[in-house]
Amino acid sequence: RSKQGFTVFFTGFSGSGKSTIANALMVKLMEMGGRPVTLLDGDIVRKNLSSELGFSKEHRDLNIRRIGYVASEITKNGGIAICAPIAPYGTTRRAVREEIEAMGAFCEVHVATPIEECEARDRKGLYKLAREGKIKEFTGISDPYDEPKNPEVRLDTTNTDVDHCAHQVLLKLESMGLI
Ligand code: GGZ
Repeated sequence: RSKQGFTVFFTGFSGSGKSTIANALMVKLMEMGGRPVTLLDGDIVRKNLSSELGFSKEHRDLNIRRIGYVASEITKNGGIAICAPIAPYGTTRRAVREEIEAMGAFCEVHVATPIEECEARDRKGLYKLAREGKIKEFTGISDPYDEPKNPEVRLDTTNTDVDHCAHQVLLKLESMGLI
């Protein structure tokens, strides 16, 4: 019997390393073969699925519910979905978890790189703009982020490289019996 579908759901600040780890994980899972792997990255979803949405709580929640719906369909059909939005609200993350667990398995990965580290890196210059008030409602600066309480995996990219982080997720998926 072929294995059930599942979703790996990354959450964390802008610049925490979600996309980079998600991409590395996708490559590893694809190399293993077997099931199709779909990456629903934050900026790709924003461009193609949620282009009309902003960053109010209502719009963020709608964005996350759309990602959750697509991931639940992929999971239902036996595939692997990797999601990598900020997903700042705990209630919304829990709703998505429930929706997906009805179809298969769910693995939440908290990329817990501290906001100080994300801001110090400021790879896209967004934190500077947020500090200057040129971007409003910026997560961690002027907008909330609910820390996940019981994620399946917690990572911090401050002192750990991408490949090692992606490997930690693979080990978890293995221990969950998913790969
Ligand atoms: C947070 C923002 C904001 C605000 C633009 N707050 O590093 P990035 O640039 O590429 O990732 C961030 C992305 C966040 O979109 P998500 O869809 O992941 O957010 S959510 O899950 O809350 O719906 C950042 C950019 O968009 N960005 N304005 N105000 N991030």
